Amino acid sequence: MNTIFLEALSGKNESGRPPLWLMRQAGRYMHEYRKLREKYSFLGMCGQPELIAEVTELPIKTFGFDAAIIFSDILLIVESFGLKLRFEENEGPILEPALQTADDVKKLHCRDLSSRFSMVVEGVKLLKGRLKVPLLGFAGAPFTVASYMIEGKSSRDLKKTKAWMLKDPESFSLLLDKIADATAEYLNMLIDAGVDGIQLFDSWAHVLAWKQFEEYSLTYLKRVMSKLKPCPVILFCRGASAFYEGLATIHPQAISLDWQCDIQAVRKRVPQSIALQGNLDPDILLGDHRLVTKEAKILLEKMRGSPSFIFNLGHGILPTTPEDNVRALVECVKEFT
Ligand code: 1CP
Repeated sequence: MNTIFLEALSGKNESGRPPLWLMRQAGRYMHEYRKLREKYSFLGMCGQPELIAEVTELPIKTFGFDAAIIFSDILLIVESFGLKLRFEENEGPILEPALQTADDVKKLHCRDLSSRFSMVVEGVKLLKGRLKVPLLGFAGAPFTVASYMIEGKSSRDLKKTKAWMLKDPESFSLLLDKIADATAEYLNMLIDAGVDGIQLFDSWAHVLAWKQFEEYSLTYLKRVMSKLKPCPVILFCRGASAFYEGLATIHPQAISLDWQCDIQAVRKRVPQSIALQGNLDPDILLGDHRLVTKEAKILLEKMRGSPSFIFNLGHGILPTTPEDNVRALVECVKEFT
């Protein structure tokens, strides 16, 4: 069993190199994944334990990452609230009906979490018998999931979400409460099934102002965490470069940083008991091998000797990333001494 990732999470990695995994590591940049997608729809794949396990393992077998993340999506949970979810080829997710009024929020009830997510639980159980690396479960943070429920699709600016938040904070907070409670219940199912850690994705938190972040992101990350059974939690937040001190106050096991900050400077300001994950610019992996290796080495040198550093990108790997660049990155990190 390769436990270097868990050691770094608990601040005890003495192996001389950091563990490495990449957000969105099982996905469209992989040839093998695209081949599977010719046969199955994305949601179809998310519904079958054997496929969930197979896709989760793909990047581990192909590249040798030090941690796996269960193949699923942060948006599946909206179906438990009665919204219909589909993915359109060039548009991304469509959620219907999008929430429009305070009354829509009042009427929302989360139903049948355990039957709806039994396939993910089965996938985790299959993987626990097969993987030689730790397995992460994940969910969207309440603010990010709420934004998709209100926008009804991917949005670059979240104008509807912010307008609602500013005009009717009461119903907006009620929505966040409901999502937080469902999220904690779902994650506890994964913890019971045996995941080794949980990552919460607040992918849209960077649209929030300082005070809004505390009120509408942090409060609900905390609410989810307070309801979880014992398990290490990694908080990923786009905007963490600005918000990391706030994130540290709710004591996650690790904070995952975007690429807008100097991780070395952040390390000095976050308590040593909290691991740091990140923060290579995902665009670097679109360059050539020389660039990938050069930039990876800069980050490795910055964090040399840190027992609590996890090498990752500042956000998910881009679908256009060449697989050879991922190979070069893994080799560079694994050979670092
Ligand atoms: O067409 C396809 O094959 C589907 C592409 C795809 C995949 C592979 C989507 C659609 N989701 C996923 C899986 C997924 N999503 C994983 C597991 C795979 C892995 O990491 O190995 C994870 C962790 C996610 C998380 C996720 N989904 C986030 C948070 C992370 C981030 O990138 O910020 C978000 C925002 C989503 C929503 C989502 N899922 C898929 C799309 C196209 C979108 C919308 C993204 C957007 O609004 O820009």
